[in-house]
Amino acid sequence: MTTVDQLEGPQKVTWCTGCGNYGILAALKKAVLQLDIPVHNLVISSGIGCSGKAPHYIGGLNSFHNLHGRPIPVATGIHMANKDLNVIVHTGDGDCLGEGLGHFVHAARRNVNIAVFIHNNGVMGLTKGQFSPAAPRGYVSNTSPPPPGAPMDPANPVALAIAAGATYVARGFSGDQKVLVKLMVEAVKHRGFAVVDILQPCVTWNRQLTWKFYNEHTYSLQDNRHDTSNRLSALEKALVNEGKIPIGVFYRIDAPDLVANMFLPEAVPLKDHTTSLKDVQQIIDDLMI
Ligand SMILES: Cc1ncc(C[n+]2csc(CCOP(=O)(O)OP(=O)(O)O)c2C)c(N)n1
Ligand code: SF4
Ligand SMILES: [Mg+2]
Repeated sequence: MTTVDQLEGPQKVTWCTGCGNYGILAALKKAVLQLDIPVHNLVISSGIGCSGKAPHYIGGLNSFHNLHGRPIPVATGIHMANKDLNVIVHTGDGDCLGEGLGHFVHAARRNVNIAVFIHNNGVMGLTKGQFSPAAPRGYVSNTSPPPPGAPMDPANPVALAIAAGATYVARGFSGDQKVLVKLMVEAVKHRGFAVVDILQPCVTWNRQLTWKFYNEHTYSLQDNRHDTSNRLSALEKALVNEGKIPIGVFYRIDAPDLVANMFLPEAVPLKDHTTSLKDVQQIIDDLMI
């Protein structure tokens, strides 16, 4: 059984005091303790940003802190090579919805069996608060000076995920641990592409999306009898802006995941394949004109 001590991270945390990332890390640790999965079978893949540092601050499991915008393809590769592993992506809103958006949409369409946790603070935190694809209209920064501030509406990861084909789509808030832990556990257990958009105040740069704002403007979908199997209704909940932000599960269905529809040599997982350099050379030679 996994213990709290095992999850103690190897590095000193460098996030700003009061940052919403602390709530995400705390929820992740609680979720890992609740999941009945040996920690060595859990892998985190993260991109670049304050969010991308999450795996440095949790111990026991495997992790790969990779390139900006690329944690989803890396996670897909890990999953395809060894299906015994449960792969979790920690990505920022800039990482996932900017540079990595194509990967996000196609992994959802393919229903890759991984869980994606988006640290959504509406800014590029690490690089000093530039407006991100999820920044609210009017957000003021060095790259979006007033007037008008950020001159367009933010990308909506929940609506994008539902439209693209994800089979588990939820939104959490780093200030609501009880719900966030539940969503993380469900996302990891779900077979297929699972997304949790996590509202996460960046206290240093984003003065619009604050703790106070989220505490006053969020409500529970599940307390409002939402039918999670209805895709259109899920999309409507994701798109309609009534001045309040829904938290909870928008959409959840069972559908064949990517590997269910592919021919893979079950007897010998990719991780156990041996590669003969001679054979590789032969393939290259055959391709040469
Ligand atoms: C290929 C590449 N492009 C751009 C950058 C610069 N860069 C580093 S982090 C970052 C933005 C991170 O924003 P976000 O994903 O929202 O993470 P946060 O810091 O807010 O958690 C950018 C643009 C980079 N490191 N690599
Ligand atoms: S810059 Fe923002 S997101 Fe990054 S650690 Fe500080 S408060 Fe958190
Ligand atoms: Mg961000």
